[in-house]
Amino acid sequence: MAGSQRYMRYIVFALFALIVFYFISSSSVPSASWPAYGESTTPSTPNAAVTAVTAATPHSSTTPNEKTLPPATISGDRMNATFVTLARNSDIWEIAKSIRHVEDRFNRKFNYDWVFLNDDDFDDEFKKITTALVSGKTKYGKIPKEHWSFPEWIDQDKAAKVREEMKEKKIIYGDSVSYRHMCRYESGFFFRHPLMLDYEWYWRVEPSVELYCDINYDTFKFMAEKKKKYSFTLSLYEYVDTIPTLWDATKNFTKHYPQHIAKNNAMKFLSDDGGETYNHCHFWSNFEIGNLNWLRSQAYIDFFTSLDKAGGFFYERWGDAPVHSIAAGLMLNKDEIHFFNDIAYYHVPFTHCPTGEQYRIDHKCSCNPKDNFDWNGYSCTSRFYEMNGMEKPAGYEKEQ
Ligand SMILES: Nc1nc2c(ncn2[C@@H]2O[C@H](COP(=O)(O)OP(=O)(O)OP(=O)(O)O)[C@@H](O)[C@H]2O)c(=O)[nH]1
Ligand SMILES: *[C@@H]1O[C@H](CO)[C@@H](O)[C@H](O)[C@H]1NC(C)=O
Ligand SMILES: *[C@@H]1O[C@H](CO)[C@@H](O)[C@H](O)[C@H]1NC(C)=O
Ligand SMILES: [Mg+2]
Repeated sequence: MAGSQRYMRYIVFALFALIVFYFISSSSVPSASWPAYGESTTPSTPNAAVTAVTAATPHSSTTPNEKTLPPATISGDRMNATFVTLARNSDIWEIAKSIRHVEDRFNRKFNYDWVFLNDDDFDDEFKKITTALVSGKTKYGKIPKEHWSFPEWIDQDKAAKVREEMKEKKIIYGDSVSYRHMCRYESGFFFRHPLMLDYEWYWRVEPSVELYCDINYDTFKFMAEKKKKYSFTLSLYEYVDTIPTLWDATKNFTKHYPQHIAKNNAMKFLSDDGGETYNHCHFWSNFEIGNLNWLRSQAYIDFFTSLDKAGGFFYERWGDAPVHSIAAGLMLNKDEIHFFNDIAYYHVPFTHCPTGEQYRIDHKCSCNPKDNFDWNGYSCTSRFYEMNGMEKPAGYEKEQ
């Protein structure tokens, strides 16, 4: 008799404890402050996190933390936009680092998609790791052979001879065939890949890049609202030996297609003599946020096709950075090009660290302002400011 009474007591006590525990746990999880999770495309991770929190508070002696957590994602609609990365399977751990930076500083709050492109098939490890790291949807595309090979009008012997010469001259990537395919692909094809046709905006990310400040607003929405088409964080002078005839080819294009040249263009950024010669300034294209429909426009396609016919991707070593920059400089109005001073960025060997201490403090920046390249003599960013009649950021003299 005494035994079954004790059992009864245990059962009643256990039930009571369960009810109390349920009550505490459900009221201590601030579910109302995580509304955006419900709309997220990847609900499994956040839910798991919530379960872990409840499981870790079994003792009623622990006082619940009443602090309201910030929402996991920023509310509002998203733009028709994606990140895009061209990479090899062997780039996996370097792109993993880049993704982590982009997610931590920006995309965990926005959950944009990420398109990966490769001239080969992506392997399972690449897909598994990148899918785990990206908060939005990931998509993997193979580049069609026609977009990653020599066009039929290219003289293979001539191209091979150039590679030999460039090797002797120790020009970086001078003897590389794949680097040339890469530059041509980024110049003329990535925006036409079937996976990219679903989007209007892109943000290009390369392996081993870093972001040093929080980005708390939607950069794609900014581009759309301010009517921007192309953007940059770093600009510099191109290595002349890689593009000796690029400007001649550009002038041949402008002669054939004067209708594609914008009235209020950024020629002043590209040339110091009204277009006679190129000053070699370009926006560094390993970072880009831009409009895909502009790249798919007749004007841009005519420009790329004209350059491609001239053969400089193979007979020289034209980079996609000067190609995109010249296109933007001539075929966009200059106010359609945006300098993202607030995006702190690193791609070896240059850093863009925003000028102005208050901005850096407010956005949890971790870059050393002394590393900022903008006001260095080898940067073209001062020219961009001058062309647009913009005041340089306050305090720039002290940070160079
Ligand atoms: N699939 C594929 N991607 C490539 C190939 N070569 C380069 N890439 C990618 O193209 C982009 C530019 O190549 P990088 O090697 O970074 O060229 P870079 O930025 O001029 O030079 P680094 O200073 O070495 O970074 C990166 O996103 C690379 O992952 C290739 O042969 N195949
Ligand atoms: C996104 O943009 C692409 C290219 O302009 C377009 O084809 C597609 O319909 C758009 N998607 C949505 C959801 O608006
Ligand atoms: C000049 O441009 C035209 C039109 O794009 C092109 O057909 C031609 O091949 C170009 N010539 C040279 C030398 O690049
Ligand atoms: Mg790179």
